Amino acid sequence: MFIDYATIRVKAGDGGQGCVAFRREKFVPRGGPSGGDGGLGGSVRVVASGRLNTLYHLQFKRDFKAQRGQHGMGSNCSGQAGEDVIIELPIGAVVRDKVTNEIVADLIEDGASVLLAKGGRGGQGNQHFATATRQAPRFAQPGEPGEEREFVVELKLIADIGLVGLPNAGKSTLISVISAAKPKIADYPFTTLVPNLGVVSVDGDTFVVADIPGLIEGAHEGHGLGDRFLRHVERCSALVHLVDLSLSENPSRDAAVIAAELSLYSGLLAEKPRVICGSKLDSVHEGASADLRQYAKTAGYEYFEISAVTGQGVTELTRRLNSLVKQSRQVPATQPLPVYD
Ligand SMILES: Nc1nc2c(ncn2[C@@H]2O[C@H](COP(=O)(O)OP(=O)(O)OP(=O)(O)O)[C@@H](O)[C@H]2O)c(=O)[nH]1
Ligand SMILES: [Mg+2]
Repeated sequence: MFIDYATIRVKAGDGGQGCVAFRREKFVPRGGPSGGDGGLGGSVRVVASGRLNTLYHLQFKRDFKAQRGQHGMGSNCSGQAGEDVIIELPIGAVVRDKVTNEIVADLIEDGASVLLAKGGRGGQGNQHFATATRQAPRFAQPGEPGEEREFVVELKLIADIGLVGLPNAGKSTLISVISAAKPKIADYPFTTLVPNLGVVSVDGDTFVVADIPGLIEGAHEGHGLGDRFLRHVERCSALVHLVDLSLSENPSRDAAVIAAELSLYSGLLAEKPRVICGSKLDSVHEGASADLRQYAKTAGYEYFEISAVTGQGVTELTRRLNSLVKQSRQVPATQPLPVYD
C-alpha cells in the first residue's frame, strides 16, 4: 500500500538521576560524598533509507520512545546512557513539527539523519556538591526530562518531471511509452490511484518522471481524489500538463481547470516551469489543436503535441524535458539545505 502521510509521537529518554552516596571504608572515616551521575537519556532520530518506498510502516507504529539514562550509583559510578531510537524513512520524506509546522527534516539523500528529540541530561551525583562548608551534601540533581514532540511525516517523491492533468488525459499511457513503468491504463477516470515513477533515457541522459492520479475541478476541496498527490510533484523541475485533444473543440477549458487547481494548491507549483502538451493527437477533435496552442501561447507556456499510441511527437517532448531538467540541475538550490543537528 502506498502511504505518504503519517503522524508520529516521539519521546526521548529522561536523564538518569544523580545519586546520593557516601564513601564508607573501614580505614577511611567520613570518606565524603561518592554519588555518581545519571546517564544521558536516549535520543530519537530519523534516517533516510533507500530500502523504503512508502510510510506504510508508520501505520502500525506511531509511538517511538527512547530508553532513559540509568541512575547514578555509589562509588562515583555514572549511569549508562539510554539507547537511541532510529526511525527509518524513505528518501523524500519531510518531517514537520505538528504544532509549529516547522520543517525539521527533509531527507533527500540516502543515509541522511536528523535528530527529532534529544535525550535528557543525567543529573549530577552528590559528589559534585561538596564544598568546604558543606562536606556531606545529602542531595543530588534529578535527570532532565527527554524531549517529547509530535511530528507530521510526508513523503514527497523525488522526480524531475511531474505529469498532471484531468483523469483520462493519457498520463499513464505516456509514462508507459517513455519509460519502463507499467502502470494500469484504462478508459475510465481515476485509473491511477497512487503515483508511479518511471526513468526516461534520452540521448544518454536519464531523468525521473512521476505520473500522479488525475485532478478534477474542486480537487482542492477534496473532489475526486483531492489534490494531495500534488505533493509528489512539488520537487519536480518542471510539470507537463497533458490535455486530451480528442474530446472537444475547446480543450483550453479543460486546461484552465487544472491550471486553477495548481494555483490553488500552491503558488510555488503554479510558478514551476510548465509545458502544455496536447495528447491523443491520433484522434484529435477538429479545432482542438489550434485552441490549445492558442491557450498555451496566451499563458506563456511552451506547447507540444503527442500521440502516445503512434509515438508522434513523443521524442520531441522527451528531448525538451531532458533539457529543462538539465537546466534546473545546473542552478544551485536557492534554499539552504537543512542543518543536520
Ligand atoms: N487514441 C489514443 N488514446 C490514448 C492515447 N493515450 C492514452 N489513450 C487512452 O486514453 C485512456 C486513458 O489513458 P490513461 O493513460 O489511463 O489516462 P490517465 O491520464 O493516466 O488517467 P487517470 O489515471 O485516470 O488520471 C486509455 O483508454 C488510453 O488507451 C493516445 O495517444 N491516443
Ligand atoms: Mg493514470
